[in-house]
Amino acid sequence: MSSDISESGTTKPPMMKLYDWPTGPYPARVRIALAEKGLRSRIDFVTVDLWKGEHKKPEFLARNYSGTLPVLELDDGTLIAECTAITEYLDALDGDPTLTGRTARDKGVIHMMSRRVELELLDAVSVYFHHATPGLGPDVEVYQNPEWGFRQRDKALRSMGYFNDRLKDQSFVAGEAFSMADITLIGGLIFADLVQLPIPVEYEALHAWYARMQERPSVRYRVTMSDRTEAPA
Ligand SMILES: N[C@@H](CCC(=O)N[C@@H](CS)C(=O)NCC(=O)O)C(=O)O
Repeated sequence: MSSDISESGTTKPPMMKLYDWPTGPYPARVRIALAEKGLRSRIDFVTVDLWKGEHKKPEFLARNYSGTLPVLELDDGTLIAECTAITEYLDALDGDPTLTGRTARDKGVIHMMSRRVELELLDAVSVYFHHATPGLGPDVEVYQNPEWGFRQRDKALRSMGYFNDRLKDQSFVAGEAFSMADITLIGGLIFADLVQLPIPVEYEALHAWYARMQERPSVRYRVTMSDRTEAPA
């Protein structure tokens, strides 16, 4: 692997490719992590058009068997799919800030909470989108089960109550520090918003936390960060 030396003398990681879709809720998780870690300049963004089903074509499936975005490609050709795995890889490149925890306890709690967001909210909203709405259109959505989709929608809405309760007692999803678990919940709420499942007004703690998250430059500029002329460093 090649790397280069920045003006401050620290070694910068080699260039990587990110196969993604600028407005996608899952790609947002990696875009936010990249910005938080100050790694945006190390990435060549490669757009894969979900609406044209490019992620289900053999060329892309050869990169990710699951046919989903995002995928990170390292300079030695190693392919890392799954947002959690990508975030853990990026976090391991450089210690500051830490998104996946420093201590064994923090790593365990952050992973648990991030997975809980996936299981209860983000992936549930995704199932709702793909099964109970037109999703990505008939060419991509070759099997739909609306009943399953609506059950997952209800599960996702219920989970907002759980996350609201957590955020009454603590500043962030996994405790008192911003982490991967917050990024996963941001991804879930981006997706929920796209499919018109707003946070119920009575979940004040969740609303307040989300308003704070949207002030972070990593969240605010996530869509435009692939345009090098617009995004802040
Ligand atoms: N478990 C995967 C899920 C990724 C995922 O569902 N990505 C969306 C992009 S927003 C996707 O590719 N959807 C297209 C499809 O499922 O057809 C991860 O965490 O990376």
